[in-house]
Amino acid sequence: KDCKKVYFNNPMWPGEAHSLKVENILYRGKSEFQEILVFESSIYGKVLVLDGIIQLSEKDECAYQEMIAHLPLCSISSPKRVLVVGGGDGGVLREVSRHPSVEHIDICEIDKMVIDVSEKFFPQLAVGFQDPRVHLHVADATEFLRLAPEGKYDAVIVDSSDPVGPAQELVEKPFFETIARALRPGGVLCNMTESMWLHTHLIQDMISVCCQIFKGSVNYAWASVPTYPSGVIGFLLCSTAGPPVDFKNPVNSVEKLEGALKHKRELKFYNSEMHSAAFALPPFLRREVSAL
Ligand code: AAT
Repeated sequence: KDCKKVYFNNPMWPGEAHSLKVENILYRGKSEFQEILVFESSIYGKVLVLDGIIQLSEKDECAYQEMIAHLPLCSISSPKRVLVVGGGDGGVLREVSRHPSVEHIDICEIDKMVIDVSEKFFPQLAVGFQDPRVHLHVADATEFLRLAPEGKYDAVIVDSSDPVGPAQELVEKPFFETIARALRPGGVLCNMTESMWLHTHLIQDMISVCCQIFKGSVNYAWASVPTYPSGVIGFLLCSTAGPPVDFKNPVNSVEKLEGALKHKRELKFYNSEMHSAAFALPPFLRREVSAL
């Protein structure tokens, strides 16, 4: 009975649960912000869980981190200044640092303990922090963006947890307004935007807020990530007024990107075809997000 209460009462996914077999609990801790758990699963490798919600697994993290980083960065030529919001595991930094044009990467993660746990248990993600272009800010991103200089960034990537707990404000209008202010004209935002099967209302709300704020373009893309609820995750891609951005046709080809990366790990999920395909929407979603 208690099990049912815990598993089926998550406000983000009421009435459903996804199970992974736990081979071994590797870490259990509580930070100032959330409960942190790392376990070894039988099929998906090590898994990071915050407040009972899966953040990543070793097997499928490539799909999420590669798409959330390369969808925006391959859509503009020569991105130089990038902000990552959340992403304390380091996986998005690892992907951003594949781009040779990037000169400066700020990351604003609220919870230092996530960074420490990732360094210990997920070195293949935490490696992202070792790039000398990375500048770490341990802070609440809402506060960080309020103070960010106007027009500083070419791209902002919001790799945040779901909007329960510390990430609540990260889906609200004032937060998007501060992002738009921090972007240069024609700068781009890529925001984790939940599941089209489960959160169409949240997606609709975020799209309508972003259409008011981002005067360039607003697009929705998605990818398959088996360990996220319903097995898919969405990305909202927006640009500010300025040089137009055609998100569906990447300007930086992956071939060029990989050429600069021969010593790093190969891309597993992202390429130019996956990029364009990610913007294809099924009719039910297209109807519901008619703004697109
Ligand atoms: N890279 C995939 C993992 C994540 S982690 C999301 C991170 O956002 C967490 O480390 C969390 O501490 C951080 N975070 C939450 N709120 C804030 C905030 N207000 N300011 C800065 N960082 C924050 C994403 C998983 C996506 C899961 C989809 N279901």
